[in-house]
Formats: sequence, C-alpha cells, structure tokens
Amino acid sequence: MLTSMQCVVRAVGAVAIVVTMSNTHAVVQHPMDPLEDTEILGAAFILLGAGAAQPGAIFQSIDLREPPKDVVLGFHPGDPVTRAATVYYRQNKKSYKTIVDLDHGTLSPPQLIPKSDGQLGLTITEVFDFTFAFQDPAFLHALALRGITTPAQLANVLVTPLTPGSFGLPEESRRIVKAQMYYRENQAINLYAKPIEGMQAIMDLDDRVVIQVQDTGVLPLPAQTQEFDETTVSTRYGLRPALKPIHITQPQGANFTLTGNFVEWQKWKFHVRFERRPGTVISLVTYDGRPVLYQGSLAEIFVPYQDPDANWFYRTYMDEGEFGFGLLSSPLKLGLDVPETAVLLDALVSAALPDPSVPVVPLPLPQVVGIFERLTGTPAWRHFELFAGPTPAYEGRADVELVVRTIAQLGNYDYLVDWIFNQSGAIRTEVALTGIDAPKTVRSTTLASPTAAQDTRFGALVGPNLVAPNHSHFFNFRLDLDIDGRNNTFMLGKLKTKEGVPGPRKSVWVVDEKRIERERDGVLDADESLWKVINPNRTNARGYNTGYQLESHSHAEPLMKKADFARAGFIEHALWVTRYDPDQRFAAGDTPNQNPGQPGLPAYVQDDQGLVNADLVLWITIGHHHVTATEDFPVLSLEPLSFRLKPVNFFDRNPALDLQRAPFEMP
Ligand SMILES: [Cu+2]
Repeated sequence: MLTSMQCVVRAVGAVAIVVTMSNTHAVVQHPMDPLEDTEILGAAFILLGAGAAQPGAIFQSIDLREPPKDVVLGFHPGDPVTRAATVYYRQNKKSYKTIVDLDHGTLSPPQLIPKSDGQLGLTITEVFDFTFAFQDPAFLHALALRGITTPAQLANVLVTPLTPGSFGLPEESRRIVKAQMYYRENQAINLYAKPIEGMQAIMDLDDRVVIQVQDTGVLPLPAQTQEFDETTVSTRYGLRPALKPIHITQPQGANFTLTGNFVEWQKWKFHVRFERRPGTVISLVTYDGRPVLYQGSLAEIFVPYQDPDANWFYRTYMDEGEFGFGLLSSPLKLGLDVPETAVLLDALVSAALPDPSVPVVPLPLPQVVGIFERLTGTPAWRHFELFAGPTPAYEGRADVELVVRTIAQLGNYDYLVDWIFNQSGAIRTEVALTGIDAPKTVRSTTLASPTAAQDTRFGALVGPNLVAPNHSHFFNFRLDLDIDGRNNTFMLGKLKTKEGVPGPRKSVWVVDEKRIERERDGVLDADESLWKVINPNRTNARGYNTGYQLESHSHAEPLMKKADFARAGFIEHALWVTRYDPDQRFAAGDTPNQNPGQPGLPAYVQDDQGLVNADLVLWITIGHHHVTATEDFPVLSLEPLSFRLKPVNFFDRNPALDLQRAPFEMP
C-alpha cells in the first residue's frame, strides 16, 4: 500500500512540497480513522493531477470513504489500512462527485450532479465575501431607503447568506443564496438584534452578482442592541449573586481510556471520529465485546420557519447538508460547555476556504469533541425494603454515564449533540438547542401596539420591535445497528386493548408483535409502537432473541403540506428502516440544497429491499416545534430532545447488577 504522501507526490510533483511541510500527524491506525491533512490534500491533488479538476475548482468536501463493512469488521491492529475519500467539487458552474482511492492515486469517473439532484452545500469560499453586493445599485438603493448611505454605515451592514429551499421559483435554476442583512453597530455577540427588514437580496454564487433585490417596504431598525455579555447584562438588568464554588474532581483520573480513536469505559468500547458534515461519528460500538451499533451519526437537520412573509417563506434550512454540522462546530469550554474533567479532542475537516497556496484547506478544529464521565446524582437501580426485618433494607448503585459531546454554531443557533453511554447497556442521544432566535423587525414594541395583532400572527414579540417567528427543528439520526452481528430483523410491537378476558376485568393491554418484511413496510409513525431490532440467530438464557429497542422521547409531526418539505421527506415519518447501503448516509440525500425532488429516505426505500435477517439501518427523526416566547431573547436557554437505545432481552439479567458500590457513596 502506498502512503497518502506518496500519492500526493505521484499526483503533482512540485506542489506536493506544501503538503510535506504539514505532515505532522500520527499515522492512521484504523480504517474508521478520520482523514489526515495529507489525505485531504492528496485527494485534491490526485483530481488535479488526473485533469478531472482544474485549478480554481472548489473542493466542497473531501471526506473519508469507509472501506466495505467486511473489511472494517475483519480488521486487526497492524493490518494495512485501506484509504479512500469521497470528493464533491464544483468546476465551471457544475457539481461533481468522485471517489478517490488514496492507496493507488486513482479515482472513479467523476459523476456530474444534475440540478434536478440539487446543489452542493455552501462553501466558505463562496460566502466569505459579499463586497460585490455593495457595488450593486439596487442593493445600495434599498439600503439608502433605510437611511444607510455613508461608507461608515455601509460598513455596518452584515450580509448573511441563507439557503433558498426549493419552491419552484425562477431564481432557483441558479446556485443562489438569499441574503438577510443586519445592521451591526457595536454589537459583539448578538449580531441579529437589528434585522434590516423588508429587504432581500438574491445572490448568484457562481457569477458573484446580485440577481434581484426585493423590497416589501421600509421598517425602522430596532433601537436597542440585545447583547448578553456579563457587562451589558449587569448594566441593564443587574446580576444575581455569584455562586459558591462547585468542583467536579476525579482525584484518581478518569475511568475511561482513549487508545487511538477508541474509547473504552465500563463494558463499552467504541470508535470516535469527526467529520465535516455529521460532526461526531460513533462506530463499532460493543458492550462486553458484543456488537450493538456499527455506526451512529447525525444524518440531517431541517429547520422550517412558519412565516409566509416574502422574506421568510423560503427559510427551510437543512443545516447539516447545506452548511455542515462538523465544519461549524466550535471549541468546547471546560467548566462550562463540558465539565472541567472532560478530555477534549481536536478534529480536522476539509474546507473550501480561499487560499491561493492549496486547492483545499485541511482545517483544524481544536477541542470540538468533549468526552467526560458524569455522576448523574440518581441511582442506576435501587430498592428500599421497609419490611425486611427489624430495620429496613436498602440496596442501590450510583448511576454514572459517559458522554461524547459536540456543539455546532449554525448561524444564530447553537446545537449540542451528545452520545451518552450508561452502565445498564443503554445509549441515549440528546440534542439541545440554544443560541439566538432568528428575529424579524416589526413596528410593535408591546402587545398594546396598534400593529401587534398583525406582527405576532406567526411568532412572539421577544423584544421591542422584534418578533421571533415560530419554527421547527427536526434532527434525523442514522443508526446502523448490528445486534450481536450483522444479520438482524425488525419487530414492530403494538400495544392493544384486549377485551373479553376472563374474570371481573373488562380489558387488559397486550403486545402484538410482527416482523417487518420489507423497506416500504418499515416506514413507521410514532403511535403506541415498540421498535425493536433483534438478532434472529441468537437467544438469551430465557430463549428470547437478543435485541435492542429504540424509543423516541421527542417526536414532532411535520404540520405542513408535503409541498413545503418535499426535499425533507424524512420528517413525514418518525422512523425508517432500510437495508444497509454504504452510499446511504444522509436522510435527505447527499445534496439537499435547492433539491427540487424527494431525495434521501423516500428514494432509498423505493427498491423495497427485504429486511429479514439482514443488515439493518434505523433512521429516527426527533423534533421540536418552537413556539417562541419572550424568554428566548436575547439568548435561548437549553431546550433538550432525545431518543434512546435500550437492551431488550439482550442480557440474561440486569447488566448493571455487577456494579460495585461506589467509593463516593456516603455512609
Ligand atoms: Cu428554535
């Protein structure tokens, strides 16, 4: 096997010097390990060297292409590691996909992505600089109508590029963003306090021009900033007294180990890597050596706003596929974002940043993954027995969890994603929303204002002259379960009322279970269902097939007509069960941006593959309908959503029975 460095040298001799200088990384140890800087650059140089891409191409993404599952599962430490990358790039206003074999310096024939399959997600190089807008007469005219004319005032205009969704409008035939402008005077943290409302600029990202400025009428800017730094809050509203110190200490160190990218804690072992689009990817999860989850990752985010205004209707963001959850992840602060005992990991992703020296920038993202243990302050299990004898009996064990956390800033919002492992064999995945509601400038200052009824039809007044329109947040997660091995079966349980039972009772509830045979029957809603994946070839001591149940704690219905979310068709059902396909990683497909079709899960299940005794992937959507409120501003307190995978007949008894009494238990 060639090293990636040799590939680079082979691809383009001279330019490779740049690469050599940055080759300071540890060698790849496992097929699931993330791409290194040399591999990211190597993939780009292979494309350039082969003439598939020309200088100036925008390498939208260069991500690890995992080896086939057999290869990964058959891998032993020290074996040669096969490396490949999936590359999406933009060349001469066209988008292409190819797979680069980093071992041999070859590539698959680049596939043109037609507009009917959508656009690539945005790149930093395309949205970095909007100075061209300030040369556009219509743009300047609309600002001038709002009293923004002098160079100093124009320098305060912040242009935010918003993805346009897909509504069959003429401008959508081009690669565009719709820009919302904000006026920024001295704001440091809340840049969204003064929306320049009624004005929208449609920009062509290829031609770097404003193609249309829409003006639905001038509204005065809100007078007040909405900063939330300690000094501003202290001056405006006052601060409560400071807390006395609270410290979390682990005097003998953490109970988990990190070897390469593998984490081991209690009986769990898993691989962690970080990717540009999904952020943290958890792979090869085993409990006590038994396979549970081959891979779990965030598979899409969809955030449709619920305001039909000409400047708001299109705001139906696909935060992962259009922007990149990993790319926009931010450093974690010890003692605040994560406990002071957390271990922070750095990551590296490909970024199309403007840099004349390299075709793509391997962008280091410091401290974006936090791993820590958490004493939850609740028991894992307990029983108090009053009637045990002369004195009551008590037996219980303290609950400790292991958390893997990432936080991304997607525009005004901040999203936490936690993968939480517990001692009872369960994995809980939590998303929490914080950050700033996207606000809209209005005339009203209170509900007593004459315009208030009109202004608050689709949202709440969160400050003087500011309404936060209602919206939803949907998160889809891809769960490639391998319960005790690859061949699994999905069982759908329904709780039903059974009448005509013997004795005085008129009814009881019972569980009706059936096997889901094919993909089109594996499209499921969140009623009184039990979703279970079993291994039909394995049983526990009681004779049950070993299994895991998936339970949603945060289901949300679409509440819109299908035409308004066609490209996010995954939200129409709470759960989709598909047969494993390495090319299916994202719930709305690879290119949801401006996608006019119904990509992703609705397309994946078209071939209606069999699901019995097969390699299954579960796709769960959790969501939150955000009815905005005054407390959301100027910054939103954490709003949590979650789902959980829990063992069902996987073990012969409570797996946490073997917990020792904790040394921190008080007498
Ligand atoms: Cu929200």
